Amino acid sequence: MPALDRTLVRLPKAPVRIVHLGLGAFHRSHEAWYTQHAGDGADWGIAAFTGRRPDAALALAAQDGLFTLVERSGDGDSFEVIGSISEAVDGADVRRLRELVSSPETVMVTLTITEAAYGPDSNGSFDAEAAGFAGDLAVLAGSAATGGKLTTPLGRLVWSLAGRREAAAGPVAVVSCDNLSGNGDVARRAITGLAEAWDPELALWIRASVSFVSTSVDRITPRTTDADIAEVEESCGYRDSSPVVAEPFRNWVLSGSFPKGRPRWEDAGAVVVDDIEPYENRKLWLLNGAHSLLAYAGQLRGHTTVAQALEDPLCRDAVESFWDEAAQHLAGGELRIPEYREALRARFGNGRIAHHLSQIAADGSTKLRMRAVPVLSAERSSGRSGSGSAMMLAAWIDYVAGQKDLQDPLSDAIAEANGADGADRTGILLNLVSEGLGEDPEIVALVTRLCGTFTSDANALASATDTPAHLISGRNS
Ligand code: CS2
Repeated sequence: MPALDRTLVRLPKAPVRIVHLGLGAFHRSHEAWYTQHAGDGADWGIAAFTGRRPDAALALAAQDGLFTLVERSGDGDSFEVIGSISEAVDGADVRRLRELVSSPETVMVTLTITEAAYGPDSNGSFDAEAAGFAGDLAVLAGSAATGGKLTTPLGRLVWSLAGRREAAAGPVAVVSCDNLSGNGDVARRAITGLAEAWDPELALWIRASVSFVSTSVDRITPRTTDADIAEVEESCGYRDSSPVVAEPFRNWVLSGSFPKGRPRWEDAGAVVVDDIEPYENRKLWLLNGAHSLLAYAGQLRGHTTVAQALEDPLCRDAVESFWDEAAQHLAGGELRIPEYREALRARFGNGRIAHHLSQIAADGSTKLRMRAVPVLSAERSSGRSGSGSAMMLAAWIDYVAGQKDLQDPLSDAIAEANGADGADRTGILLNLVSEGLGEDPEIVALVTRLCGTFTSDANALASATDTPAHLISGRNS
């Protein structure tokens, strides 16, 4: 059986004009797909760099950057080869990154580096002391000549932007595609903050020459399994080591300027708006918020995937209560919240997509800061308890108690907090999610009361929240 390469498909390699950091499954199911489907997609090649490990780059490079996208609906699968990645590179190859970022042909750098990679203080000011950044700043201050020892994606990018400035290659757009509210501004703060701490003149150049674009991205993309690889081989008649599975739904909303152009992504359905915040909040709260709630509540209840958790009335009702709260703070007729919720029920319920709750559960302290806390604060400012969003925090607090190898940027502090009990423990953990949250005695009491909902009696939800029991049991989603 032949291996997938460009002799099998008519997809010529486009010149690299986009550099991407974070070569993972989501980048391939989303931006790479949109770029291939842009009307002028054949003119736009992506050079995609991995993060910590070289594996994905090595596997993709061996098949010329090509991979199969398996679109998995409730009825069946369809297959498409995506060819927009012209170069797949090990993230440790910082020299190649700098070379490409310094090229006048490159017009943008796109990012899927995870929420946590922007620093633990993602929504606040830049923290040069944050783990990772401090090490990279020491490298930059010392032997910056090769950049070889830089470990964070943003440290590597800042060093590469210095190369662009030196080469006088002109303005460039940085486009964050991570699930953060105001991700363009978060990227701006982190990148200019790092530059400022290393070389204030570079920071000045960045302020003048780099445009930070905000985006809201959406496509559920579970981890690829061996069974997926075998299925592609059987159905397509070639060997592909790196297929990607995704739901049929996709969405991309962008806001900001591209000083040297961009692919016509709108031909593929992307939407360009002036004010991204309502779209961003709708996606972050309703989709990602529900995901996090299901990840913790569902695993506490013994479920493995999103679809399984959604079938559990206790988890489903918790999601609906959270959605009811979040919807109160999503304004704008064009947001079509009832339709959006209905679509989410169907997307989450697609049992053919095995979206593992353990995958979503990672980095909870950062994710909940954006997914639960804004709704909780808005509810409390409106004079309500916020029990629906507090439930997500309570589920996380119960979940982290039982995790030995928790994947979270604050895992050490969480482990330490686990030494405390009851309301004390709740307060410490809430402060890790959002500074000051654990100082509010009412919030601490509410969250502490909700703890145990998914580990004990199923009726606890009714008694612990403001929702009357008959509404909970009678709700039919
Ligand atoms: C998920 C997201 O892992 C997670 O935190 O909530 O990856 C989610 O699947 C995507 O944002 C969907 O667009």
